[in-house]
Amino acid sequence: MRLTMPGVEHLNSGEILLSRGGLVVAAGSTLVNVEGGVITCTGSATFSATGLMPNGLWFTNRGLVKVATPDVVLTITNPSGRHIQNDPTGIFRAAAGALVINNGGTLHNDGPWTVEPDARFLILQNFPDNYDENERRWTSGRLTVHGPGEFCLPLPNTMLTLGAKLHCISEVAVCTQGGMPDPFKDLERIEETGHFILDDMDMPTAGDFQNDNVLELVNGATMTVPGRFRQTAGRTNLDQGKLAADVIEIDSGEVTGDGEVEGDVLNHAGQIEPGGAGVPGRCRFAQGYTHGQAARLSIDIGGLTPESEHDVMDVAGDAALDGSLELLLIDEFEPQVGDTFAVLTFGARSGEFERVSMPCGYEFAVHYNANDVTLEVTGVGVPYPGDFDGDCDIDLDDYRRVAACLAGPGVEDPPKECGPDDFAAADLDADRDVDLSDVDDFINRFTGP
Ligand SMILES: [Ca+2]
Ligand SMILES: [Ca+2]
Ligand SMILES: [Ca+2]
Repeated sequence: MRLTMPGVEHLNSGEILLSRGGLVVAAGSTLVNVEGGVITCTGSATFSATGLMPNGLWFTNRGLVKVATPDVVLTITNPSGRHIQNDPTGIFRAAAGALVINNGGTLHNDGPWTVEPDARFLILQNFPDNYDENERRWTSGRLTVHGPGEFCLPLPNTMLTLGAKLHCISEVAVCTQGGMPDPFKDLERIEETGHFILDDMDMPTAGDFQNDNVLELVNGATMTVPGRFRQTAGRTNLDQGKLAADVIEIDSGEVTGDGEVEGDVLNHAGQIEPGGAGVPGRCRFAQGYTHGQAARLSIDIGGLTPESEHDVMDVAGDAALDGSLELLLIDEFEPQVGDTFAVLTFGARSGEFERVSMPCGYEFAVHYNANDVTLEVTGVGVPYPGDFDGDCDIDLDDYRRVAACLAGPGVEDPPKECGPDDFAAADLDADRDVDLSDVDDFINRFTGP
């Protein structure tokens, strides 16, 4: 079937079904606007623009263009000088078969592309025009690739950085067109809006790698960086995944999940969250680990069993400690005096945590043993100075109780609106009065609600 479109064509609703050998030719100054309908391809077909219309937009998608049948190829040919525009609401979906953009013009993509298992998505010739070759980044839109399909971007010999969401599951086939042996080999940076998920597949990078937002290595995925991995912000989530690099520098952000990090780690000001926040788990550091002055280790404690009930961090090599250790109780666990938790193991150690923050009402001793740090509960029901109402904060509600007890220097009897227990509690510097120096002390402790 050959359908020739001589003018501006809009598909506002309904469906164009392209079966075997279908060919839609957009002649002359034709513009195809998929405004809301569905173009479904059940037999190999081609959308093709002919005629000369320099700089003309010829295909706009705000609806759904999909290929859903194995062995079917839908080709959208885009002559030089023509533009394909996929708006934010436009979806290109390869559920089976192949979706091919044979692109001689430009392709601007702001919407999602999805490639299901065994389907193929190929952009031949030019890269989308919101891939900036000079800045080397893909700026918007979202691409989800479910393997073992094929995703092929004929990248020029430049590095790729990502400002969009790219989800790669399982084995994305090697792309041979355009001379790129591996479509992700040259990914060098995840920008502040980027989100890259590597799921059940391995990815070596060509050189150094930088994460500014979200990197997820999940279900046995491994990213191998032959150089320096640096995280400036955001999160690296290792959910049964592995990050390997010569050096790993965490400037900021979080490293979370149950995974493995191989390489020397310099944690300058990042937060380590084994298992994730509020979830018990174990993370492994296969070599050395330096916990810098501004670094934080966050340990969830929800029971006595390591990994399944409380967080554990294992360092196979040397652990150089400084910075903070934060203890948080989860799952309504109420530890008892004498309970112990080995939360950090190491081959050798230097230094100690500079700051340890304990859950409200509890006191822990931190034991630095030969090969681990073990926490021991030494107090429960421990008062939290300044927290008069016992809600584990020091806020304006507490301040009202201090203010009612303010009687001035040297006055050892409480004013009549202030009970003796409150008076004793408000005497934060323990010199038997409640005066401005106690208020100063209170303000220094203020946490807010
Ligand atoms: Ca945790
Ligand atoms: Ca309070
Ligand atoms: Ca006092």
